[in-house]
Amino acid sequence: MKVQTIMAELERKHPGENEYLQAVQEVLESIEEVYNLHPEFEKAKIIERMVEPDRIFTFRVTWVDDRGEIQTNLGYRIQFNSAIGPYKGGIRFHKAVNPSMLKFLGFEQTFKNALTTLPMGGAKGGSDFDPVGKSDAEIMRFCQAFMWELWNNIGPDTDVPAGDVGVGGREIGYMYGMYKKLAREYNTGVLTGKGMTWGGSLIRPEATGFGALYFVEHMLAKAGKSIQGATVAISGFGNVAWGAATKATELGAKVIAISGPDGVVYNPEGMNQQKLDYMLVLRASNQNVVAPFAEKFPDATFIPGKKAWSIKCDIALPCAFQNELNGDDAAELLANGTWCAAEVSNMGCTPEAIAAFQSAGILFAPGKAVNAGGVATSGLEMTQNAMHISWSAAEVDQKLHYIMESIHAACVKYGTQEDGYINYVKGANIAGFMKVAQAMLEQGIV
Ligand code: 2IT
Repeated sequence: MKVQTIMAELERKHPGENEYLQAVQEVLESIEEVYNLHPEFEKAKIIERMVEPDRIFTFRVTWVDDRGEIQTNLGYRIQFNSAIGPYKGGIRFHKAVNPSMLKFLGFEQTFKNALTTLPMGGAKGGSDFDPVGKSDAEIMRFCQAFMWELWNNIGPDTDVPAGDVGVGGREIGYMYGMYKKLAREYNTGVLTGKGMTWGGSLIRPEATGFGALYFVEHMLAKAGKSIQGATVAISGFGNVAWGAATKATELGAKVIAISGPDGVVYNPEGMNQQKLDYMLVLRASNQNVVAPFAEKFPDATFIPGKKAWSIKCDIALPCAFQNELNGDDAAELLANGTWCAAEVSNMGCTPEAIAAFQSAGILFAPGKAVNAGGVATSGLEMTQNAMHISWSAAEVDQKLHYIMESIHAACVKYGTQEDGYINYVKGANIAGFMKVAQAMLEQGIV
């Protein structure tokens, strides 16, 4: 395999799909060496098949807003790869959603899901519906209209959507209600991230952030460091940022920044329960601004137009959106003494930022390893649904711990360089790739 040849061909076929091309390029560069040691992969054209989704559903979603006006959005579901299990991955509602964004997310999901140790293929879906400023009734009508189109293409052993940016427990509830009405079957395991009274798993809401901090703990322990007393800057203030801030605080770190599209909140005293609870209120308000946090808690200061990376910190945790931490941000963090960066958002760092962290020799780990606890706990939700039982919070948390430890071990196994530096990007990509490639090989040319 020659990375340049494959990338040139993909760019020709999918011009301008920048996020998708970026995600593929990173994986191909990581695995090139290992891939070329396996002529059987080359012969079966594993890479050429793996970089294209199995299929894409694109559909129109029409709904009526509170003023009685008719609105039309675009909906998508990308079933990327089903070599190791049914399609699995979140749904994103955001005004910038397009096929490139969902293809990058579906591609990443395939490798991430392989890392979880659970049998799940990769998928992603979403819509350019913008939840900002929408009423609860509008969100419900949109979710219902979205599911009206999607329901026939998903199922507990076919494709299992969940939340992502703009989709949380409320949206999953509305989508599930419509699914059930249309399918005339309960099919509990068709969606994950459900409410606790109707098949949801304890710890699923916390899992992405908690899992990320378990991963960071392992990474730090391996490097002989501790999170106790460390300062942490977090971008975003949604579900993932909330879980990460909660666990970081519990582990003795000080979360000194959270941010939104409007700016950053500098929070020098760190979090407490009241502040963590207020993050959930902010997210549920659908306003997509973080400034009110500093109005409510006078020890915090709002700095408009600035990113979380402008705050001096030990550990940087992007928890919001792809490419939210660029080369300039990385340079600023490094100049301020940051010694660990872990992507909790998918592809949170640009390639320039990753290169800067790695060449500075600081700890860096990619989203598909760090944030895999979210989808892993979705996998645990599916297991409980299939068994018609529910596990205690302690039981789920223990399994999540084990999974994050396994992912960390896989990254170390495949990513340790000759000079001793652990390249977690390489480690995660090779470990995920080997599993999916082997499965594809054994299943023949399909
Ligand atoms: O990016 C992700 O892993 C998610 N949004 C969670 C997907 C899932 O199926 O739980």
